[in-house]
This record gives sequence, C-alpha cells and structure tokens, in this order.
Amino acid sequence: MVSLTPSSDIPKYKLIFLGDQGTGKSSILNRFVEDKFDSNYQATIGLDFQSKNIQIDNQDIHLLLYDTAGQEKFRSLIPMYTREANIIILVYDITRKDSFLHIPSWINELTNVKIEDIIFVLVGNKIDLNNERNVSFEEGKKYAEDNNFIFEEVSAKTGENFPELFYNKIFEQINIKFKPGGQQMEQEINEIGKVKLNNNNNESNNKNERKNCCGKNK
Ligand SMILES: Nc1nc2c(ncn2[C@@H]2O[C@H](COP(=O)(O)OP(=O)(O)O)[C@@H](O)[C@H]2O)c(=O)[nH]1
Ligand SMILES: [Mg+2]
Repeated sequence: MVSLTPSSDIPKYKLIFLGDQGTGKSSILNRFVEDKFDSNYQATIGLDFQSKNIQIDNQDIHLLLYDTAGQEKFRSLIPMYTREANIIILVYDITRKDSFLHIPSWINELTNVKIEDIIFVLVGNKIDLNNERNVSFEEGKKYAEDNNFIFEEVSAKTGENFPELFYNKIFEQINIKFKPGGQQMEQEINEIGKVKLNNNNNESNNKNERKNCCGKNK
C-alpha cells in the first residue's frame, strides 16, 4: 500500500486524521487518494496509512496520510503517530453535534507536538446530508477562526469541496509553512507498523497527560 521512495529528495509531509468514529476519516482519505467512496462501513483498526505523490507549483511532494481509529481504546496510541506531524485534519460529522463538541478533546491528545509547526485543518464532513445537519457552517467556521485553523465542509461521498480543501487551502499553507518530514520518517513507519500489529487486540484505555493546547478553553 505504501510506496516510499527512500533515497529520494522529494519533501515528505505527514498528515494525520483525527476525530470520532464514523465521522468519515477513512472515507475522506479514500476520496482524496483514490477518488472513490465505499458506503460499506468498515471501522479502522488501530491505524492505517497510505501515501500519495502530488505536485504543488511543479514541485513534487510526498504525502503520508495516517488514518486513525476513533475508538476510545486507541487514544493511547495518538502521541506515537502524531510525532513529527505536519498537518492534522480534525474531522466531525455535520449531522452529529457530539462529534463537533469532541474536537477539543482530540486536540488535547496532542501532547507531543509543536502546535506552532503544524497546519491544523477542521473539516465538517457529510454535507450531502444537509437536511440532517446539526452543526451550522457558521459554528464550524467560528471555531476554526478562533483557533487559526483552516476550515472546510466537504462530502467524502460526492467529493464536494475536495479540490478547494486539498489543492487550494491545505497546499497553499504547505507552501507558506513547510517543514519536511525529515530522516525520522522511515524509522517511524517501521515503528508504526509494529504498533499496528501489536495493537489489533489492544484494550488499553490509558489517558495521556494533557497539555495546554489550542481549543482547550473553548
Ligand atoms: N452520506 C455520507 N456518508 C458518509 C460520508 N463519509 C463517510 N460516510 C459514511 O459514514 C460511515 C463512516 O465512515 P468512515 O470513513 O468509516 O468513518 P471513520 O470511522 O471516521 O473512518 C460510513 O458508513 C461511510 O460510508 C459522506 O460524506 N456522506
Ligand atoms: Mg476509519
């Protein structure tokens, strides 16, 4: 699944999806990487990742996209794979208010990242279900603005607003504020692979130490 180019000079960026189970993280990843949508629900176990080469202003870049499980029992793994993250995409479901209200608690899990070095993106998913909406566009936008996050509402099902989100807003920010993934990347992928294998039956529910972080006082 992952096609790394180990000795290449292509800059690498690590992008992580966080958010409640069922908000559409895996679907957004699949829509972006393969431009497809599968309505058969399959909960992500632990974490998974894919990669995609893209071009920004004629410059190749390599994106590593880490998909995570929204279940509480996997939260203890978060610091391990948010290490060296460049972009964190926080996903909620516009039909589920609880998933929006839980966004600060996902941010609070980020105990080991340099907040100022990361591009944060708040994404309200499932806008094809607009008639079931429970989180307004304005609520999402205000929260994002208050925290200096990129904001977009999308539908992984229809692909609506994907070009705007990825090829416009996120990549524009990457151009402005880029930090290469660095040498740690391959070692980290190996470690993550081990964690995935070891945690398929992990019932651990450790709470991580919480640090002050953006959104915490919201
Ligand atoms: N209507 C609609 N359903 C979606 C959308 N994105 C995901 N889903 C559905 O929501 C459920 C959870 O999606 P999934 O990607 O597995 O969520 P995850 O747990 O956050 O990875 C699945 O049944 C998806 O088919 C969307 O944009 N619109
Ligand atoms: Mg998933």
